[in-house]
Amino acid sequence: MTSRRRWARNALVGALVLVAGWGTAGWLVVGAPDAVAAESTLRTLAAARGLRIGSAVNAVPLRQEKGYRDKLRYEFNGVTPENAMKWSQVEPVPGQYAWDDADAIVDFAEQSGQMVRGHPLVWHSALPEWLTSGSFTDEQLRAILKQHIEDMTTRYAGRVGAWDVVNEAFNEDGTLRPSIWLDRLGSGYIADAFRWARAADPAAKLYINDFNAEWTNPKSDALYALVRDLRAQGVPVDGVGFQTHVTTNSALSQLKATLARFAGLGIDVAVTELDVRMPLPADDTKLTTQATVYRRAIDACLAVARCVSLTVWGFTDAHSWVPGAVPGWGAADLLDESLQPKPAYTSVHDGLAARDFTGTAVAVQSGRCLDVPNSTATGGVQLQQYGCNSTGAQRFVYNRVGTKTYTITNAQNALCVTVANGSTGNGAAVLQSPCAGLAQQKFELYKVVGSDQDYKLAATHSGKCLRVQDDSTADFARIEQWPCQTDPAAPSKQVWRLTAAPGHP
Ligand code: 9MR
Repeated sequence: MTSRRRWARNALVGALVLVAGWGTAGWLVVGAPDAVAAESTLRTLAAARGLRIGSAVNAVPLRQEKGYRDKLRYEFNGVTPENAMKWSQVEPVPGQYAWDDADAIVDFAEQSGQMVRGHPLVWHSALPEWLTSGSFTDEQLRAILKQHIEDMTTRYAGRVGAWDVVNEAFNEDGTLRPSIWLDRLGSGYIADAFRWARAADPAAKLYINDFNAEWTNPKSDALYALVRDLRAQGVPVDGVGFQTHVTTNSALSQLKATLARFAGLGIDVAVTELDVRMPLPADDTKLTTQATVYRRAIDACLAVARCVSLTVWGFTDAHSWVPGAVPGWGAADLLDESLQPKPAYTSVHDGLAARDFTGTAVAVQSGRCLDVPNSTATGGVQLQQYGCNSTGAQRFVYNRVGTKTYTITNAQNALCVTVANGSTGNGAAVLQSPCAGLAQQKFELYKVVGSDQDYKLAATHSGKCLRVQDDSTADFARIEQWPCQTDPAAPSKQVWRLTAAPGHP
């Protein structure tokens, strides 16, 4: 960093520290620029985008392998017990719970700042023998299920952020799957389960979770209709989990549209059990294909605002359910058996790191858009604000060139937003010129607390903020740089609403 740049940075940081002193909660600017090193793992990248990246956790290696624990802790900010909360494991004998594994995972998650997805409360599988072969009346079975849900959710209330309340309720043709629950209690078991869970732990997000619902098919349609109907009846379904156990032959081409479709119901959506298996043995071609499938999954989740988490079903090929369950297939995870990153890891990492976006910049104090005057301009013309009109003159491409740092290029004429002549002076014009990687063409985004999309834009050569001249609210008012302001009486000054910003801290 040059001394001038360091000074500029310090000046800005100083201003921001002052800002932090206002005490007006809605408009505090987040503090100093973060260290580049903080971006190096999946979890730090995901956190910076408001996303949880999780993994299924197996209690055995969690206890026995330091390398496993370390990767889990550093790479993920969410965990799902792969088996430890399944009924057959937690209650092998009626009324006698074996909490050790589940507790160990929840404790680890808590110490590691990870959210736990509890999995699953009601499932047709992994049921204890005493339950499936017992001779209970329907009423007794209903009471047993209620008790189980209450026991699980009460024990982990406040420690489990989300529950897969009902898992795999559907057949491929969209009919409800036969199970002890459907057969004995009728389809009402689903609504009951959600209501019981909500009553016992009002804070946890409650999900219905399934596989093969990631694209348009009868199962996906049936799941959609069920969630819509349950919510219409006031049943507390907060989210839908898409397991996403796929192969290297899967295009995952409809995942994004599916997530968006379900999010349209006003619920959260999540990728809950992602893995991408391949026919063994692995080779470079298959690993490359696998990487593209993982990338599609992360891109799909990032593209849908209500996709709150992406969880992989195990993170290392050393401990994967696949080879045991699908003979001849495997190598499904992000890390190989020695915990080394595979191409899939790199592609998920790259997907989380990619921050380029395209959209308008609205001056919050005026409600008007950053605009290229006479949009055919070939450069040199000072930018202005103008009523937002959805034209190319107001569309800008933000290309990430460093931590929170972007060039801002007009989508129509491909010229870069530039502080004229690299001036550090107050009131220097902000215009457009050919992109040349200059410091006066790079802007750091400082998020304003209280909104996902509001930022100050500080030119990296000067540390000064883009503003509308004289903080005018009129059309045609020009854009200039000005010392970053901390005026508590006018908190929206110099604040730009970036309509497509990807959610920086
Ligand atoms: O990965 C899990 C495996 O170790 C278990 O033997 C199996 C049966 O309990 O469940 C596997 O996890 C499943 C998950 O609970 C529900 N969706 C499908 C997962 C893979 O089969």
